Parts: sequence; C-alpha cells; structure tokens
Amino acid sequence: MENTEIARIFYEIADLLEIKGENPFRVRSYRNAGLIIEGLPVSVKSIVERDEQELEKIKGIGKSIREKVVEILKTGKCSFHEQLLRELPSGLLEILNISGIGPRKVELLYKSLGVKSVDDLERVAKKGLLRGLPGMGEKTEQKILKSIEEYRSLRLTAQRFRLSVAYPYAMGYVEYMRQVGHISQIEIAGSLRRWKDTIGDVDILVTCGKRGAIMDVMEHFVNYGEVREVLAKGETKSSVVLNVGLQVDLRVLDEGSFGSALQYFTGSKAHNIAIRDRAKKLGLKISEYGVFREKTGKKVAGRTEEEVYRAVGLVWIPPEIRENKGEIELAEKDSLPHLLEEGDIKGDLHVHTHYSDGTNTIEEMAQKAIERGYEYIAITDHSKAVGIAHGLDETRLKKQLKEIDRINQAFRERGINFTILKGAEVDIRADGTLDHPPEVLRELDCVVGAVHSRFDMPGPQMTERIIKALSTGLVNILAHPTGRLIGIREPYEVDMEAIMECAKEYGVALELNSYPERLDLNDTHLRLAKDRGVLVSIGTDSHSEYHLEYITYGVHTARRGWLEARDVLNAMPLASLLKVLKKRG
Ligand code: DGT
Ligand code: CA
Ligand code: CA
Repeated sequence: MENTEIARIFYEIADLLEIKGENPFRVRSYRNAGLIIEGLPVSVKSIVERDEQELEKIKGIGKSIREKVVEILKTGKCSFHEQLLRELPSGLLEILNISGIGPRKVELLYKSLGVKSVDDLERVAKKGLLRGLPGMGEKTEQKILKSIEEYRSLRLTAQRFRLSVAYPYAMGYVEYMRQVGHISQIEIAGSLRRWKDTIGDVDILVTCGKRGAIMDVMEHFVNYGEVREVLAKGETKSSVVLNVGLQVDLRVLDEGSFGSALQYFTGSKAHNIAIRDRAKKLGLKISEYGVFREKTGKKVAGRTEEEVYRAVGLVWIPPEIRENKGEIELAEKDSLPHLLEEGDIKGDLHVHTHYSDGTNTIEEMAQKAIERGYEYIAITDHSKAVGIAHGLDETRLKKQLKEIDRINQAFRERGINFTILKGAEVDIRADGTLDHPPEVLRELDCVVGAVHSRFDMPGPQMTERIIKALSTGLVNILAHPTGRLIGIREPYEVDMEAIMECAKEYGVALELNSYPERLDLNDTHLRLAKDRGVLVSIGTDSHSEYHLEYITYGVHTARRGWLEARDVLNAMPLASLLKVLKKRG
C-alpha cells in the first residue's frame, strides 16, 4: 500500500472524529499524520520493512500512529478506522466532498436532521429544511444544491487518478518488476511519462533479456501484492487492477522495437497521429514495431526513441510536450525550447509553518530547503481571514518576522549561504481588499495573494476581485490562480487573459502551485503566461518539510507548459529575485 492510501485512512479518521465532536487536538494529530505520510518522499512501506521504529523518528508520528501504520501495511486496514465507520454512517464521509460543508456541519446536519448521505442532504435542501439551522439560509440551500450537482458531475469524470497517486504506485511497481531479473530495460510510458495532471492507466514497457523467460516476467507481474484483479495475462501484454482501482498494463518487447514501442505508447495520440502522417509523406510507415520503408518494408529504426525521431527528420522531443501543439515543427528545425529542469530551481516562495496550518518550524523548513541545495525560501503563512488555517494577525506576523531575522542572522554567523524571505499568503477578501494592512505588506519581501473563499462568485466579479488586489501594487505572486482541486473542486470562473494582462502591468508573477491536488496554473495557462511574458513562480505550498519534494510535480507541469528557466521567478538567483520582488507596483 502506498503513502497516499495510508494517508487517506488517517484523513478519514480525523474527519470521523471531528464529526463525532472529539477533542480538536486529537483530530489535528490524525490529520497531520495524513499530511506527513502523504508528503513523504519515500514509501512508508519501505521504512517499515527496514525498521518499524524508524517511523517514530519522523516529526508528528508517535507510537499510536506508528502502530496504526504497521497494522495497515500488514492487514490492509486499520481497526480503529473500521470501528469509527461502524459507529457512524459511512455516507457522512461522502458529504464532506460537497464544497462548503466541513465536519462540523456534517455533525449538525446528522444530529438535527438525520442527514446520512449526499442523497439525504439533497432531499432536505430541496424541502427547505436547512434554512432553519444556525448559520444557514435560503442562499445556503441553493449553494449546497449547486455543489451537489458539481460533485456528481465530477464523480462521473473522476475515473482518472491524480498524477501524485499514480506516480508512486507506478514507481513501486517498476521497482518490484526489476526484482525478477530477466528484465533488461524497463520504462513507464503513456500519460504518466508525459506527466499529465491525471492518469487513466499506467503503461509499463519492458524488454526481456532471456529468451523463454517472458512468462516468468508475466507471472511475476500479476503476482504483485497490490493486485486486486488480473484482467489479462498473455505473451506480449498483461493487465491488472490494483487495490486502489488503478489499471496497469505491462508490455514485453523485443530489443529491436523498444524505442518505437516507447515512442508509440508514450503518446499522446494526437502527437502520434501527426508523426505517422509525417512518416507517410517521407515514404515511411511507423508503428509500435518500428519505422519501415513503405516500398520495400525494410526496417530503418526502432531500437531507441532518438533513432525513431531521427528517421522522420526530427530531434528527440521531451515527453511532456508531445501533444501536437507545435513541438513537431520546432523539432524539425532543431529549435525546441530548453525546458526547465529541477536543478534550475533556486528556492521555494510558498511555504507554511506551524504559525498557521503547517506542521514544521521555520528553522526545520529552512533546513530541508538547504539540504535540497536551495538559496532561499519565503515563509508565507496565512492571514487572519483564513480562520481554519490559524491565519496570522499583525501581532503574530511581527513575532514571526523577528524570528526570521534571528535565524537569518544565525545562518550568517555560521557562514551558511541561505536566506529566509519574509512573506505572507495574504487572503484576497471577497471585495478584493487584502487581509493585511498596506504598511505591513510593504515590510515583507514576498507577498503571495490568494483567494480562499466565495469560490462561487460569477466570473466577472471574481476577475474584478483579483484585479483589484493585484492593482494595489502590494502583491508579488498570485497563488493557485484558478482555485481548482483536481477531482474535488472545479476551477472558479475567472478571465485568465485579463488577469495576465494585469499581472504583467503590475509586475505580479502567477503561481504554478505544485501541491498535488492543485497543479494550478495548468499546462495550457502556463503556456499562455509564457507567451504573454508573465513570470511564473513554482511554489510547493508546503505544509510539512516533506512537501518541498512536490516541486518535482511543479517542474514537470511547467515543462508541459513549455516553460524555460528564464520564465520562472524562483529559478533566479537571490540577488535578481530580490530586484524583481522589490519592483512590485
Ligand atoms: P491515459 O491512460 O488515459 O491517461 O492516457 P495515455 O496517453 O496513457 O493513453 P493510453 O493508455 O490509452 O495509451 C497509451 C498511448 O498509446 C497513447 O498515449 C498513445 C498510444 N495510443 C493509444 N491508442 C492509440 C491510437 O488509437 N492511435 C495512436 N496513434 N496511438 C494510440
Ligand atoms: Ca495510460
Ligand atoms: Ca494503457
């Protein structure tokens, strides 16, 4: 079982306890455990296999969590979680998917109206029974009904998996496959190799070094511990479904056609169709088996991808941009963009600490950033409007700034070349005003503005709200500009072209939020930002020291948007970054 699934059990425990009205500290400790486990760069499974006790060395994981993790890994379940599910109707958890409804409201609805499921909720809302409850009116009823509708339509398309769910499962599978021994090459293909934000199924390709060992490889494949169902087991292809519901296909290939198969199964389909047309014009035939001369049938390429692309007169194209959106024309002239690489990233400008809803101290976050080889981070905790996240008022912000000064001073004294920038994730209120006064914001090095409420505003109003905030000249970065949560919440309506125009005028960078549920801006918007000359800041929105690793998802998403190092704010060295940050307004 991978980290995301273990984390999900802890999140559910936290939600169930909160619905029961349990002690908030207890609730928080389970939610934190979920956050930490989800963000760990290594699989919990591998830690536990090595040494169970090692888990407790992770901050936020004590004995009780450790025991539950071990139980989950051994039995696939957690008895405490099961017990809570027996005590409360399981439909209550589903209600939490309705936007605007948290555990407190679920408790209220359950206890006062006996609402046990989304269907129940819809019924009482339609009957007008909600308006009698504290803090709810007719408007709330309409909103809830609209959210239910959205939730159902999302569910229909939610057959796909978030990149961050599919990725660790695929990596775990690849590692397992390597153990079989007869495999000489193994690659992930498909949408995962292109780093799409959602993944339909995982495609793995292998070559088998030893003749006659193919069925051993297939046998090994279908016997993986995570497999729930074997859909097919053949001599060239097998397919399974994992416990999480994710399908994985394995194809075994000859060495001579591995490159062409990798090219074919990486896609995208649109890219492949364009490549095939191109091959045709050159008198060639291209398939997953190779590139052949149309007339003679002679094979001219297939062993490597480079060779396949060369055969059709192109240089190798990075998988992230294989979407037939101009990459083929540029590959022909050998003038593809020099896509951003993880090593280009010099720091992270969206980081939370325990001052608001993060789990680590400023120092711990800085330490992890130093280990990553960064030059800087900006600490950007929430402002007071975001109550559920323990947003900071001015007094607590001032206290935090003093602490940052102290730590920076200590770094200088120890000769450590690293800077913590003073920042805030200031809420953009519904009326477009900012949730810290201007004189406070002017003291900061890096102001990140973000929308956290009233996602249902009509588009023009939302656009005006954001433009008003950016036009103050006080904001450096607009965080998660569309507010989408993949598979959970649709992006809010906003005129992105108008936002970009305004961002350009006021020197605001737009964020590519790398938090796995967000990946916001998406690839299309990123490309638009690049074309418009608007800088992009790739921030992780870290709430734990492990989340700094999410930068990987951000960087690959940036590559999908054709971004180069020069398009990215936090690919700048500190001195140039500070110049840009100071120029706001
Ligand atoms: P997914 O799994 O929905 O996230 O997306 P992909 O891109 O991984 O698609 P998948 O798994 O159906 O197929 C893998 C690749 O195989 C796909 O990216 C391109 C190639 N492919 C599949 N079907 C076709 C087809 O009908 N024509 C061409 N030219 N290529 C195809
Ligand atoms: Ca696929
Ligand atoms: Ca597939």
